[in-house]
Amino acid sequence: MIKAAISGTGLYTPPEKISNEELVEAFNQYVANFNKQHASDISDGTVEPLQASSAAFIEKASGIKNRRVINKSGILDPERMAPYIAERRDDEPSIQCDMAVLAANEALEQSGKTVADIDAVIVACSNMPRAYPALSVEVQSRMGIDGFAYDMNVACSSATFGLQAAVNAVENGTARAVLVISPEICTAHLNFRDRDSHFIFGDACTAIVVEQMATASSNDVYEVVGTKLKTVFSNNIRNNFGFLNRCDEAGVGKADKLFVQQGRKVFKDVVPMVASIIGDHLKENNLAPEQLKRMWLHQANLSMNKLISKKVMGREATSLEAPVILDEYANTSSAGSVIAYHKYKGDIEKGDIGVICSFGAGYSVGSVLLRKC
Ligand code: CO8
Repeated sequence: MIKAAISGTGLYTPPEKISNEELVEAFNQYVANFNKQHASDISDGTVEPLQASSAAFIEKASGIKNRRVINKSGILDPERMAPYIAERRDDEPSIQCDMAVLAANEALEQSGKTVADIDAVIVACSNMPRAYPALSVEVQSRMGIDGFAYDMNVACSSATFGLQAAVNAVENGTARAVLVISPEICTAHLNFRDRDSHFIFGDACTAIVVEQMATASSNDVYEVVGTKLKTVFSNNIRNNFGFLNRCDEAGVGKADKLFVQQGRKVFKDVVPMVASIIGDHLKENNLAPEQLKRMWLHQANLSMNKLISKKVMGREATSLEAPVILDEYANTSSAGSVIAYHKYKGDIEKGDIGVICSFGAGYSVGSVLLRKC
């Protein structure tokens, strides 16, 4: 029986960075402008004044200190509050394709493989640049990969769901090796005018090489012990952007065409769901929680990750056991757990067990159990 392994990962980090303080300064300027502009409506009670944001609240509530972004100037302009990302011509590579190629090349280098070894490309992320042709096919073509490619979107769980598809393809023999790539430009779908969520997201791209255990020869090979996925429908994280928007003029300009969430509800619903899925996944593979040496968790909220790791391990996890990248990257959707894995995998011992676990909109949860070879 063919067994699959992860033999390399790559990460593209955008060079521009925004601290909580910079973000809050721009937001509060927007609030001051709005309240001044609507002063008479506010004083006669027909318009609610906007409230200021706070860097201290953001760090305390989420653990986020900075975020990496594709474009800083547009986000920090109180008159705009959205990144500037120029539309590209059809004969130019799309921006997510550029990010994907950079991350994928690093993953290939780490795995000691070339494009000739890859049979499939799965681009798995929260937002695609267009309806078609698929971004994955563009990436495949740019990289010169002979085989097949397709896109997947399961919001924050896209990468783990993509990993299961890649593992299945390798283990059933339909591909020798697969690239799973997650180019996330979360800032393009974030409402920077919304006090409750303006601080949540950042941009990044990850890539993973999945191949047969028998061919994996890099210094950093992790056998895929198993994958477990779960989805439960919820409107608590929602984005109504879509191709039908132009068919109903009444919806134009409504904030629901960007990311919207009930953060408290998400927190309460998702923590127990994730902990029980990881627990069940360990049990199904005859593994005890004490054997879990590392939890590369989705990076949305620090308290959430502390609670999940405590529920799974039965005690507080150390910062090495459940590493955090959220402070520097914020929530990068599906890329988050893979960034944690990319940065904090090298030091675990041969035979150690770790789990990559994503969770987010859908709801969706993806658990990928790994054993260091
Ligand atoms: N500054 C100061 N005060 C604030 C701010 C702010 N910016 N925002 C809110 N407050 C105030 C509130 O008004 C409230 O005041 P009061 O107590 O007087 O009513 C108080 O702070 C507490 O507010 P909350 O209850 O909202 O604060 P929480 O402690 O719950 O923290 C979080 C908010 C950080 C959002 C938290 O609830 C959380 O992280 N929840 C989990 C969210 C999560 O995991 N979401 C996953 C979504 S990601 C995903 O699935 C990907 C989707 C696809 C991405 C697409 C790209 C965009």
